[in-house]
Amino acid sequence: MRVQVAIVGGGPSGLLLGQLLHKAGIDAIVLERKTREYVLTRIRAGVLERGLVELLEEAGAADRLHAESFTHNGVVFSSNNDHFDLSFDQYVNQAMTVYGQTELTRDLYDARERVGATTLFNVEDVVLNDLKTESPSIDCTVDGKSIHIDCDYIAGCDGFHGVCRQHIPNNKRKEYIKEYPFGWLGILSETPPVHNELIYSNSDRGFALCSMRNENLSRYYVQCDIKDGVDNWSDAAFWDELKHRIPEQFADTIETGPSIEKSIAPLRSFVCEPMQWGKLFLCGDAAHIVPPTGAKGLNTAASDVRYLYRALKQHYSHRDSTGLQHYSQTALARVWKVERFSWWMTSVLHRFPDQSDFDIKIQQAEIAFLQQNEAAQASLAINYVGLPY
Ligand code: RFL
Ligand code: PHB
Repeated sequence: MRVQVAIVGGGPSGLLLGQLLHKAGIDAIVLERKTREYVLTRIRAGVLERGLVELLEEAGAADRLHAESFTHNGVVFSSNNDHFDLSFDQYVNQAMTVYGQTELTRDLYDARERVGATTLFNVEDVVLNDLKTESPSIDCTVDGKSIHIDCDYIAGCDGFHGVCRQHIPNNKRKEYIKEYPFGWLGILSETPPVHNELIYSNSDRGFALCSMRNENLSRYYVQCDIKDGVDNWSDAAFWDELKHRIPEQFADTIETGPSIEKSIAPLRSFVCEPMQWGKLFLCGDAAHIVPPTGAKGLNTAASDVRYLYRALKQHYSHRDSTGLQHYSQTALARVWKVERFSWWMTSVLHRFPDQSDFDIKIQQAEIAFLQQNEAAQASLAINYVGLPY
């Protein structure tokens, strides 16, 4: 088999890249380790930057998003019982879109099916060959059968636990990692959201977040011990803890109900440098992870996809490889700014095990400064809605 671009990973990065390339007349295949059904059970992101929405439009996969999503113009910050609204309107001419990653992924699978683009599932034992030559290739097995794919370029969109990154030699690859000593316990419940905007809450008992997917589907998170397990948390215990961590006004009005999904996610910051090696280009979680405070993971994956898609288009349409040559540098320049923002949001809003009284006072001062200072609010708004590409 021969394609121009072989994409490893059928999560949002790989699917979006594949669909954009297909639209541009560039022949690409997506190789996914799991089944479509499995990928669609992963409950993850829900808050999209405008740049990602525009890419979905360009990919021809935004119709349902436009019909069903919600627009958000601000967030609520709370520190113990005190809270304030931070409205983006005042500072940036850009809103956020609330639409689940699961739905977005489904739309991309459907869009690929409609145009007859190839996605292979149950792909295992992926090995990348000859990355530093003009004729790279992939060997893998699909449903147990060996397959060889010749290509011009390989996009490594296979997430944090993927294999593509490991093909950059150890002495050429530097990985920056920060593990946080806590996780997020999240639930999805078929109840109306407690508020029309997201609530990010710093409390003595730990961080909490109130988010949503639609008018009858809410997503809530509480910071938990990294070693904790979902079996230790009944729904009643979750709701009780959440109510203790958000301002009374919301705790008194929140509608509770059975959880339809419950999971614990670890929090880490991670960057792999470089993001390119020969004919291999890494995109999304394969190259970087942010803690979810600030909702930047999927959005940053989308900015990589945009840079790579534009660079490939420039190469195939105009025989100009400048974008490809600068891909790693360009993508990393944005990635590190997003890493900084996500780290800052995480540092200001969580309880850390070794935190002193002094550290807690500093957190409270950060939040009070944000409440009172327009420059601080503008900085947050600019980062939250998404840095320019
Ligand atoms: P994914 O989604 O991990 O997809 C990678 C795909 O590659 C497949 N794969 C392989 N395929 C073939 N061969 C191999 N050897 C393979 N190894 C792996 C995997 O099966 C998978 O299908 O990476 P991608 O596409 O880069 O997308 C990244 C996003 O999923 C991630 O950044 C976000 O979910 C992060 N995130 C959020 N991002 C936001 O922008 N806004 C949010 O509100 C937000 N909330 C979140 C989040 C992540 C969370 N968790 C669970 C970590 C909330 C949470 C709780
Ligand atoms: C979500 O809705 O899942 C969500 C929202 C905001 C975040 C993280 C996750 O910062």
